[in-house]
Amino acid sequence: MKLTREQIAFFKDNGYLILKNALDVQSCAGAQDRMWAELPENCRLKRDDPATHIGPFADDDVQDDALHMRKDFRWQIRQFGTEQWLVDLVYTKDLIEVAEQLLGEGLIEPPIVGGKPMGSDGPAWPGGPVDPAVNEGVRGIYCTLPYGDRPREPESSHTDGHPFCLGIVGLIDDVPPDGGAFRIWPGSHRRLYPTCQMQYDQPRVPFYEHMPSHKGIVHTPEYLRELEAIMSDTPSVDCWGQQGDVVLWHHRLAHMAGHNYSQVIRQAVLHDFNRKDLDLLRLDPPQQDMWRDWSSEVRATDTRYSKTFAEEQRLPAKLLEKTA
Ligand SMILES: O=C(O)CCC(=O)C(=O)O
Ligand SMILES: [Fe+2]
Repeated sequence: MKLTREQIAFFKDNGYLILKNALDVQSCAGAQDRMWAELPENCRLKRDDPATHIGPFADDDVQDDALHMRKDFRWQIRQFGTEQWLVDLVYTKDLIEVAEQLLGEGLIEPPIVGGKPMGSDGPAWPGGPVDPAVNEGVRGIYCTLPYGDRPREPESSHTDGHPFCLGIVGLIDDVPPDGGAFRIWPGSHRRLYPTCQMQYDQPRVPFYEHMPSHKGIVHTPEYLRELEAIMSDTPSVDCWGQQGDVVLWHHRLAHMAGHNYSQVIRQAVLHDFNRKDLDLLRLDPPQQDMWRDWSSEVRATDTRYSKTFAEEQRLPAKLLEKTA
């Protein structure tokens, strides 16, 4: 699969790109089977009874394990991350081609089948998010249960704390609008990239229970100010879609796991495509040219695209004004 000039232009400008039908739907269905088979026999959640799909997880069904987490409205299975079948779902000829087109031919680090999945070292601190320090494969299958009658909540966003180059979120089942799909803030990658101390990392410090303000990660005041500005001046995009659709995203793009106001469980596979030399690249601070580590094709592409194309990508009306 080759991206068009316009797709690359849109990705550069907005930090995301929705690709329809980019995963094999048969394999997506297979991934769902594997996912459901992981639930204990006596779990309240039953695949063939949609009434049980509404969150949160019942107390008895909660599992606080970074490799297979069920808690509140989130169900995240990371233990599959280095199994052949899940690697095969996303590390496909098509998506490798796309990743190579964006990051450079022959430069993509392959996942290690049988390696250590993300979550192998548990949470980053007791009760904290999963420690991303280990990940030799796919991030995992991430689900969000429907919120039921939980009141509507404001959006919040973040960028990820671990170094990676190009993220993908692939839908392994249909996700309706407002159904908990990946939600992104277009253009935020261009505004946040220069505010970080390091090009790819977010500096981590110990988490102290009695001094919680840093929450294990240090952000610059510029980053925090810019993220707040983005949240108030930029409308977000809900990356809902059909089974097999994929969204590509830049590593500094502000995003969140969307709130799920639908009746169905949001089911997605998350993966990072990284350059083999990321460990060298990450030593550098943000560069004058934020596309330095991307392919020469990406670097040479200007950011013109049509209004029709931007609309297909669901770019909010407010951001459409400047397109040709
Ligand atoms: O589940 C999602 O859609 C996003 C999750 C996320 O942002 C993350 O794990 O960093
Ligand atoms: Fe994230």
